[in-house]
Amino acid sequence: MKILRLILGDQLTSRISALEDVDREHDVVLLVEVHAEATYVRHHKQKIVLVLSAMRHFAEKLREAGIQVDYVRLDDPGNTGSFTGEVERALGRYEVDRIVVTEPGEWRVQAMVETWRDRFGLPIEIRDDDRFFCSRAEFAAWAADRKTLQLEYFYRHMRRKTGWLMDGGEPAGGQWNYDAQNREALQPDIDIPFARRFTPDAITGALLRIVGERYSDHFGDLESFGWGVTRTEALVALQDFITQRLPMFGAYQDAMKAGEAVLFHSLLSPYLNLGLLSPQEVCEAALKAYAQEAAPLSAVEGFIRQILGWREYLRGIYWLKMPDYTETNYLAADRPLPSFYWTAETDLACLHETIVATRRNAYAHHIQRLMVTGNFALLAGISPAEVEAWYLSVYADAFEWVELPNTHGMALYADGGLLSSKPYAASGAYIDRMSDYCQSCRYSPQIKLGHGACPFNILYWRFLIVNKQRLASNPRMALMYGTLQRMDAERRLRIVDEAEAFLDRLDT
Ligand code: FAD
Ligand code: DLZ
Ligand code: SF4
Repeated sequence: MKILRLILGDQLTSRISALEDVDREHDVVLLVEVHAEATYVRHHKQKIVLVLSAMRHFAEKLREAGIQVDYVRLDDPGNTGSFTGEVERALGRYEVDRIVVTEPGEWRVQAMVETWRDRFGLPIEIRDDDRFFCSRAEFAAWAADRKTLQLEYFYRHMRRKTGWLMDGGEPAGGQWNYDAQNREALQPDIDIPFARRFTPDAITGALLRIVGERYSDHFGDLESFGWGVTRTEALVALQDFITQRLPMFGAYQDAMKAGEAVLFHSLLSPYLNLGLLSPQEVCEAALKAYAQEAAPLSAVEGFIRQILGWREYLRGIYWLKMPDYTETNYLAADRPLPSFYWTAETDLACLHETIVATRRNAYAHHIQRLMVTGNFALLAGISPAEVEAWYLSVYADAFEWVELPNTHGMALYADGGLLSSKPYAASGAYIDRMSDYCQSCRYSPQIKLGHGACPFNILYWRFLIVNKQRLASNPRMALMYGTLQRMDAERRLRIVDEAEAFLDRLDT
């Protein structure tokens, strides 16, 4: 029996289920670099280099382990540019009895793989991706018959399942969630450690050249590339986070600072999403730091919640709701994406800062994504499909299974509240409280209307006004709608006029 085992670019671990019973004598492991994956959205240049370099390094490791690897490079003659085309070509090179693949992360690719049985007339075995704590089937069972699918209940379920941060049946420290202690603004005198970066080796160097030439019109800088591309480097990045930033992760999770892209965040999402690190080992490293009293409970719980909670939960939602999930547009948002999302040419300092950092690093931390670029898109009523394509393009960690629910559900409320009980809409006051961006902005968060008023302020109230029918009955919006109710009618008209004039000026 000879098996063709396809490993996708985000399945780069020797523990992937598709390799479980690999027969070194007979089987062939196929990895393919294909143009279609770099362009189904025009990925940030750094993401393309990262994925392809990680694939090339991983293939070397497999070869060293005695596994037969067939590796197709982007510029190999005859490369058809698609997964289907490359599997078809490989079937011309080898006579195999079946194809084995671990379930793809994205619905788009899964649908493609499912056509192969008929197309190639061969059995295709699609195995569970057991890198997650919660399988698709387990999540569906958890979600069945529930009135509400909110994270908190799922997170508690996962804490009980793993036993992590539990004292018997109770949460360690008496609380499930230390979020209230995780919202501090940055103190000016706090030292921010440098996050570990990695110097490109020859493999990455070659890809920097290829991608720089081939995908020169894609968003993003290449000069600043500093991602690790091997498991060894990813483990170094993990230790760097655990020792240097985890202790402060909790307190400053929501903080933002001009010129500081990382603060106390882990920078681990690309490694987790590509398979270079497992969520299990990342969480265990944080739990070990807690056990050794090297990091406080609020930081460790906050970090574990992101991975054991949010990451698993949003993947569950994605597979539960796809492919229809993208169809909803609860707030009927239809404005085109402003061009400054690509150029960073905007005088709103918070947006400028976040987009420049995104271009330079293929990274922005969660609050920049949610409360700056996401919040603006929500308030301005930008079309969910356009916003989703942007988020899927610009981040090194972007894969649809995690990007889509974060964008469509969490940031844009386009699903009508499936995963958050109210929209994450905020005025300039929030950004001012959590960052120093406003200090260098030509607008002021204190000015609510008229000359110099922060656009987030005007757009916030317009958002409440135009979405009143859809949102006013939500009890969690009662306070805001109460304030709006008390506002005099003339002021409300002025808000809408000024907001519409601002939106009309947006260059798309
Ligand atoms: P940290 O802040 O250090 O968090 C630790 C880890 O927890 C992350 O590495 C990540 O694996 C996980 N995590 C944290 N928050 C989330 C979350 N909301 N959803 C899922 N996992 C989470 N994350 C992606 O991995 N890929 C995406 O394409 C992506 N798109 C996003 C789009 C929007 C609009 C928003 C609001 C968030 C998005 N996120 C995405 C979630 C989150 O912003 C990133 O995971 C995080 O910023 C990655 O940086 P970090 O590794 O330093 O994370
Ligand atoms: C993101 C990406 C890119 C840019 N290129 C490749 C590639 O050439 N070959 C490959 O196997 N995977 C690539 N990927 C990752 C895939 O897009 C990812 O595996 C699918 O989205 C399935 O989740
Ligand atoms: Fe952003 Fe408004 Fe602050 Fe300017 S004043 S940085 S637009 S929140």
